[in-house]
Amino acid sequence: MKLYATIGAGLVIAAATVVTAQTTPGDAIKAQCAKAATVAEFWHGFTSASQQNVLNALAVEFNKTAGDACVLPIPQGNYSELSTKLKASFAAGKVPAMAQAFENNIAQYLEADKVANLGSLGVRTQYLQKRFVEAATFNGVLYGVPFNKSVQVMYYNKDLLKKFNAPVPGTLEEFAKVARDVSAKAGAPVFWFQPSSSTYAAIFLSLGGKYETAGKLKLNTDTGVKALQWLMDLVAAKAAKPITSGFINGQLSDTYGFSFDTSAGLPFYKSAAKFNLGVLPLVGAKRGVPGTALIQGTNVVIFKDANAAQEKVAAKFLNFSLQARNSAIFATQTGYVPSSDLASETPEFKSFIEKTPEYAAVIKQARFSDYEPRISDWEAIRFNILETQIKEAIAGKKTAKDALDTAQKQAEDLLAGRTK
Ligand code: FGO
Repeated sequence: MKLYATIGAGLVIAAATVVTAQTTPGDAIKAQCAKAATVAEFWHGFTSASQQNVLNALAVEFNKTAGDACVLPIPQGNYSELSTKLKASFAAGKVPAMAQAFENNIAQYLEADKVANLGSLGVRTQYLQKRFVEAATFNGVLYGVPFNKSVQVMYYNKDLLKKFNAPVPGTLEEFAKVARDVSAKAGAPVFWFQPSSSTYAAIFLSLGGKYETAGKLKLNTDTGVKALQWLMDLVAAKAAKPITSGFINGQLSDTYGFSFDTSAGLPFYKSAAKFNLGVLPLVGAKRGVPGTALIQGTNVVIFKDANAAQEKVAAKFLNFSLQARNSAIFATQTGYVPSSDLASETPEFKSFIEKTPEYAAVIKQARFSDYEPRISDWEAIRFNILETQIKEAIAGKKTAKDALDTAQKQAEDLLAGRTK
């Protein structure tokens, strides 16, 4: 991976100094934890080897400082599988010390009274991005820290635009026009998208949409209909292609033109693209003002049911991870937004941004970004309800309005306890 070769030096190479050349950071952790008196499990939703290596290398470095304790990252499948397994662990009474959690997951785990107050465990937030910290704070209590938070950005194929003499679009309206023109000339849809709640949110938020008004969830707003229609029109014009399985970055070809995707995809896009890759903030309603990205990626929570020694190690690990240098290395190796405000002052960050100017789009986009609702049923709503309806509309089975009206009705039924 290009990104690793250039900037991966920090943690990955550092890890290699404690182990032999053939072993991975994961092997090193096993050795560290085998002799530890306290093992703090960290359940996570990273499925790719590269992200797992970055996380494991961080744990290796921490473990070297942790005396007779260790942090043991354990992959649990993707994010949804992770939250399912965590809920099963609550029921079985075998919870890990810590885990990744979206804001809505925190709300749900709080209802089950499972998450620990991080402030009282000594987790410090003084130099962390305020918005991220606020999003993991409920009723004034900190329950999570931003660990790997992403924003969506616009990835594009510079060569394709050049080939057809097309401009880089500056607004959503221009984007639609350029996508149509280039697709017509290329003979294939050039805007690739996952028909998901995430892609929909990029357009919806960029058009000024809000999921909640006065604390009430509203999925079928006029802006929502407009956002879905915008996407449906591009599909109908053969300018947009739904990617229905797998990551877009795993399928890039020379007819790929554009996508709106998580910044955590940056290392994957960079290593997969056989063309000149462009990365810019999302397009919005007005030229010169970026669109509004969806904030994704997760926080880390500590569980109450872990024992006191494990909780203490977990809290120490979070403070370690969020130090400026470690935050900078983690973020730049993965494409996530640095959690620490001080990360950008570090030499690691500065040298990375020089070699990888695309990452500037991620940093800029972070100022133009928003969250999905922090309600405990949101995971079910975003996947089982909203996304199902988005897919129906994209497949031409429903109008945008019918799809979002159905989503609203189903969400209300779920929230009122009429359905599960
Ligand atoms: C993913 C998911 C949620 C929720 C949003 C929620 C649950 C979305 C979206 C559904 O950390 P992010 O930015 O990116 C992910 C990261 C770890 O896997 O790396 C990205 N990745 C991995 C491999 C690859 O080849 N390319 C690549 O980009 C991966 O997307 O999180 C974005 C994608 C989704 O998982 O399909 O967050 N999401 N809100 N998931 N369960 N609950 O509330």
